[in-house]
Amino acid sequence: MQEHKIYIDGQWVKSESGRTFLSLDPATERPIGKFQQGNENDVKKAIDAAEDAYHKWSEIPAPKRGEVLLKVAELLKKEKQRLGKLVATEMGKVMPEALGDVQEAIDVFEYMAGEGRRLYGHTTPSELKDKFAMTIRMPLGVVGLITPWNFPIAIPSWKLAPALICGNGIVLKPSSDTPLCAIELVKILEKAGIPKGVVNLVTGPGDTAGKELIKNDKVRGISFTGNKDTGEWILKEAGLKKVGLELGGKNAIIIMPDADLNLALEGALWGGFGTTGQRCTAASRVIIDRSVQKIFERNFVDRARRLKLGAGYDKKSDVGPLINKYALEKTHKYTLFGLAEGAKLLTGGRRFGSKGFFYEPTIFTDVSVNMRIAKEEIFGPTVSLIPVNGLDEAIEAVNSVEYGLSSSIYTNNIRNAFKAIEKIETGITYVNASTIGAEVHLPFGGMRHTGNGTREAGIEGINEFSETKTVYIDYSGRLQKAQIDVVKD
Ligand code: UN1
Repeated sequence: MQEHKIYIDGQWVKSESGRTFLSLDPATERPIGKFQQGNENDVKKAIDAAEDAYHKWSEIPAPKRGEVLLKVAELLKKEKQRLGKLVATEMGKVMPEALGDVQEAIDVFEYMAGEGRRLYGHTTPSELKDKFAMTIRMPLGVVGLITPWNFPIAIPSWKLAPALICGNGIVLKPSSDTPLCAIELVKILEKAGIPKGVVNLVTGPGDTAGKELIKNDKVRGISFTGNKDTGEWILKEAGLKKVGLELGGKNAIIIMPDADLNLALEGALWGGFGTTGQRCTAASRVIIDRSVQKIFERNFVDRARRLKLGAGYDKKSDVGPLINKYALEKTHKYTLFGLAEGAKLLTGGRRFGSKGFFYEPTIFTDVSVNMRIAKEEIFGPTVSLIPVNGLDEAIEAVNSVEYGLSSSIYTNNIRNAFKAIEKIETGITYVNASTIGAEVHLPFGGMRHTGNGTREAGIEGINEFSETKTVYIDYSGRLQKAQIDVVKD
């Protein structure tokens, strides 16, 4: 089996730990490679390399840095099929989605390449004569990117592309469930001509490699996507760093009686079972008006039962496996919670097959907002139908959880749509579309416990990886004092 290395200062090397771990194909449980268990020393070296390299990198004019990013996008396009297959194999999602994962990376590198010709600050009049005022952007310096397995090419790219265009040095620590995707991505960056030391990659555990990155004083920014507990821990440990957190959700689709129910059905299937429910934006709750509950339940269950489970790389599969054994156990644990709390299981609720981490698409109905299956993030193919009477109750149900990432309303009534936009407390709201499918040139992130108020992607992604410098240029040739009254005698 191939042993893969980590990437420090432009060299592929072994970890000082001398230890490795395996990454599995979740459909077969077969290992696909051996990976370095990076430790504190590896991370320290990576940080030092990034610290040395970013000064030069940030001196390159941003439009020229953009050209390198565009090259990354071109190479990703060329390699889309191969990388898609790898995503399907290592992470498990079905091929069309695996290719979408790569496409999202292409999109963000293209978009951020263009940002190299903007990176806008602003200019504004000074209160004094002959004085000019403006802002410019500065890189943070060294940034640590800690990324999850569910979008193993796209999410590292969401962070890498803006961090690079802003002129930072980077240490990437990917999830230990998908290290090979991260390695292949970094190889593409290397091939595109990112100078040595600018991007470093250390695979390994969060409590050693990750912790060093979070605590090290030379690191000026951390961008993390993952679970809430880890996010809260990072915020405590990171000290005076700029921290961006994206910590999941308990997203809901509202279905109003005036909605196109067929459209809503497609949205619920795509949002609930797409990526096997393993998206932060997954629609794990469907809040349904009681007047259409029965008909919707019937159709939803019928369609869910027809979804074909199988390996992501098998063309016939509609739904892939969960990422690992722990995810399988967690999903099943929530089925048991749902049953114990009195929710009605309409379909699914058990493991599928005996090899691979497959779980049947699962639908509960008559779920109430205080049940655990309605409140906690499961990150599996489990959807809770919550019946309500009317829009106000529906909105209240959407807002009853601690998270606030994505939401959706299906309605043909413009008032309902705008009331939902106004009242729902989530970072993203869709109208007549599912909760998933964020585009890279718009901000992404959530309210409440989904994060700490930051957003990534779009222009907000540039804000995440840059600092603002305010510049005053006084060309009056005399001492001018802001805020001080000029006394005339
Ligand atoms: C995530 O699940 O963390 O909007 C990201 C979407 C994708 C990104 C999801 N474009 O579902």
